[in-house]
Amino acid sequence: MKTALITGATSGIGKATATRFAQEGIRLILCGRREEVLNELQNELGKHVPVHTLTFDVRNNEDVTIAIESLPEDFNTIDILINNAGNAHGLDPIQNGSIDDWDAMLDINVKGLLYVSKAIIPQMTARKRGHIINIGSTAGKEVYPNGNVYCASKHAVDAINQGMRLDLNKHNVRVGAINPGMVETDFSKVRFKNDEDRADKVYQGFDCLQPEDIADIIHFTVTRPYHVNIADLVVLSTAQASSTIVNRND
Ligand code: NDP
Ligand code: 8X3
Repeated sequence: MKTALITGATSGIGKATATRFAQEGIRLILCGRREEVLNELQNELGKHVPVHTLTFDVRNNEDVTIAIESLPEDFNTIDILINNAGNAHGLDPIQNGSIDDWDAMLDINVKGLLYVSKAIIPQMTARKRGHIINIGSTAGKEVYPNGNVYCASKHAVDAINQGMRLDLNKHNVRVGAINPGMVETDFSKVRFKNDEDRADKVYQGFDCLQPEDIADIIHFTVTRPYHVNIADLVVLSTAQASSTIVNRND
């Protein structure tokens, strides 16, 4: 049985991926800051596969390292790392942007991803086996108005994904990115600081991606034969042509 560690497993794409992996018999290490949600998921998904939870903030490198070093023996061989934790904070023109929002996006989406990867990559290179999936975004492929620092954080994920693939190539570790367009999750609630009306409008008037659609693609990606690496994939709903061009029916 393979073991996957998923960051940001308490919500959205991470939670849907955890659920799908449990259904498909992949042992789970679920990570997030919300311990209660992790416990609920452990109870539910633990009916299908062994589940271990780790509560940490990806911004704190020491906590990340200690948490991953604490894994019990039957969970400490990680075959699959899903670097998913992340969010946008704010959607403001650069001149009005909040330093706290900028820090959050760069610290979580970029540095947090690096901290978790740093704690896990050495065991993959030692075994000459492993699969890292970095959750990027269309925001890592193009920049849209007011997206400035979020787009920068996801462009960094795009560069880190390429860099990891180059450096881990001789160690036989698979590295790839999945870059979704708009997916209906808590993402916009976080971006708009719990303004639910504003968040809901983002996903109205078109048939947008659901987190299960991305989980399905992540599951497909990790179940290819080992010589096949899905290196970089952009996934849009049919109604979305780019970050700003969406065929809404309202
Ligand atoms: P959600 O808000 O639903 O989920 C975000 C997850 O990240 C939560 O599980 C949250 O867990 C975790 N997280 C956030 N901050 C931290 C932190 N400091 N430390 C640890 N975990 C953290 O959003 P999505 O599922 O949509 O987002 C998942 C990924 O997908 C992100 O990287 C996002 O950028 C990306 N993405 C999303 C798109 C969308 O339209 N929804 C499109 C393209 C990419 P907790 O709060 O428990 O810590
Ligand atoms: C999330 C998609 O378009 O809100 O990365 O930036 S978008």
